[in-house]
Amino acid sequence: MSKEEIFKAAQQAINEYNANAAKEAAQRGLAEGIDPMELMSRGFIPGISQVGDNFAQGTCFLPALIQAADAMRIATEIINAAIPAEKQQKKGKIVIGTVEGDIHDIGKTIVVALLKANGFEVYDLGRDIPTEKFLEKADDVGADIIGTSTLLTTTMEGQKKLELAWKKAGLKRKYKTMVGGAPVTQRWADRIGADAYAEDAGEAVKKAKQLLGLS
Ligand code: B1M
Repeated sequence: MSKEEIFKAAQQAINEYNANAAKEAAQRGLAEGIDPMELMSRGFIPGISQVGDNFAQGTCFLPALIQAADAMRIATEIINAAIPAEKQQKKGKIVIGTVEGDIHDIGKTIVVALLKANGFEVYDLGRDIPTEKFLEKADDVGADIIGTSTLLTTTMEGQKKLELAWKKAGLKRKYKTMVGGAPVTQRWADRIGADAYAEDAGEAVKKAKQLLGLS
């Protein structure tokens, strides 16, 4: 099977909500030596994006979206496990999670895997996380960066709430903040006063390094 055929098989597996085929495509791609992030970005992500578009256009419904997400989760687990770990000293501590009211976590999990692979110590709080939890955990571990992810336009406010929490407490900011997720933009980050915005997992690593003065 060629590289392009594997990407196509990955995309098709998600489009057909087929967890077994997704698992097979992920394993096959890695066995063929394809870079895990390339397999994700050229195979699986276009697949789940297509399902999202179908959902928005009313040609696929929630049960199918859930099945596609499950197939995506299985592929993501296999791919994340294959991202080679960085053996250098830890670069910095990042507390990360999906904001309150939002249970989307596939993209955030990819970001976590790539940050870890690049030597960051990452505390993944999971999904549907209230602002206070981010702040508590960051205090607990002495984080350098708090990262928030959101996929719903209605929950983007959760990212703003975090920035406002600092102002309200009258505290000088102790941590840098990074925001991401499909509806998030640089403009939104600027508007709410976040320190960085990243479009994808690779950029999240780049921005985290910049925030800590490592590049
Ligand atoms: Co939902 N969903 N969903 N969904 N879902 C979207 C987001 C939607 C755009 C679909 C659509 O209508 N086209 C739409 C939102 C519309 C809007 O807000 N304007 C939507 C909706 C409406 C809903 C429900 C309300 C549906 C319903 O119940 N009627 C519901 C909401 C539940 C809730 O959260 N309260 C819902 C539920 C679900 C599932 C549970 C079925 C499932 C999620 C499963 C899971 O995550 N465990 C799901 C899925 C899978 C999607 C789509 C199809 C795919 C999301 C995804 O995984 N993308 C999505 C459509 C779409 O995005 N095209 C959709 C792949 C992933 C790799 O990309 O998450 O963007 P992404 O992450 C990227 C970057 O954004 C970035 O890096 C990642 C890797 O490159 N990034 C960061 C992400 N976080 C970052 C953090 C950073 C930096 C970068 O720094 C901290």
